Amino acid sequence: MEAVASFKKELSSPKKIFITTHVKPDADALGSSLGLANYLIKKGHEVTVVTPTDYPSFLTWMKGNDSVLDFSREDHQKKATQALDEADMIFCLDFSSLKRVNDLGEMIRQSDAYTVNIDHHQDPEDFADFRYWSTQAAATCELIYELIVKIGDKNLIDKDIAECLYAGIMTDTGGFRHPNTTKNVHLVVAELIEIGANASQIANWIYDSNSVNRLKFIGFAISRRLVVLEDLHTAYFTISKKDLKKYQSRTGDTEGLVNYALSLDGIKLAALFSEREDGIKISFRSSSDVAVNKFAASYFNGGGHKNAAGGKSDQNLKETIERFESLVEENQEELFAGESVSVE
Ligand SMILES: [Mn+2]
Repeated sequence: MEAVASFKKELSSPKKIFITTHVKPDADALGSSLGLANYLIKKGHEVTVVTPTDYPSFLTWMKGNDSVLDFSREDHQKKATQALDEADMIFCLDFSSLKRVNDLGEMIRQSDAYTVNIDHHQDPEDFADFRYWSTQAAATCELIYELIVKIGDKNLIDKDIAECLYAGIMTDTGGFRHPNTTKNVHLVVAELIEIGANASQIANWIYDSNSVNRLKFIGFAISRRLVVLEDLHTAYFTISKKDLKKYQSRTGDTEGLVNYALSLDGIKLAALFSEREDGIKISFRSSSDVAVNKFAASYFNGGGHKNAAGGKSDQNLKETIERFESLVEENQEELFAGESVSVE
């Protein structure tokens, strides 16, 4: 592959490298960033990882976490900007549009640095000099692993790097349960475990780190904020600002909540509407044949993967829900066409 060869050549002499990922990084975003960063540092490069916002505390075990700069923090901005200005190379990981990194997006667009986009989301924007992209990949971490192997540096993947990459693959496949859990996913994680990734420890760090508040919040959401539209094979949560405040919600606390709605028997489409400072944030999940990313892109200014997507709305919570319900009803034939469910 010629593109990989020229990319490899870019890395053949020490470079100043800037790595960033999408807002509110998840395990794949942070794991791919720190997995790649640790590898590039081993190769002799100077690396700065900058996230556009903060991220959940259950990810802070990853090696290199302590050096990550959060661009939304005033005390980190100057250092992050300087790193971007001085960068020879910029890596954009786990996102396909520069809109996904807030103010950093325009700065990256203006930069003359060699820009690399490694990602598995739909419809990538054309902003990179080198793009390593596949929607067939379950996680960006899977692509990072593949790329390092293609470069011929598999021997540089150590336990710390393997654990960063394992975390992203584990969470982006929903703990190896989503339809993107392919044979290749299992082959890659088998290699990562062989290298030293501790699978049960990582699952423990990520999934078993609830605070009492968070567990009570989930209980509250399920008992009071879940709406099931059985006839439409749809279930959703609505979480207001007040709810979030009452349970002292922290970054990451609503993560995974939407999956409880999808776990219901007969439910093919699930959503979580949560009221934030800048509007209603929406997470969509769907069963294998329902393309929720198209729905998110058409009606809620969003996108993502076929079975896991995001969106937003500038209307209030009530208006957003009403619109959502009528859109599902109007589009039910198309939405559920691939599923063996009855649609009148
Ligand atoms: Mn991802």
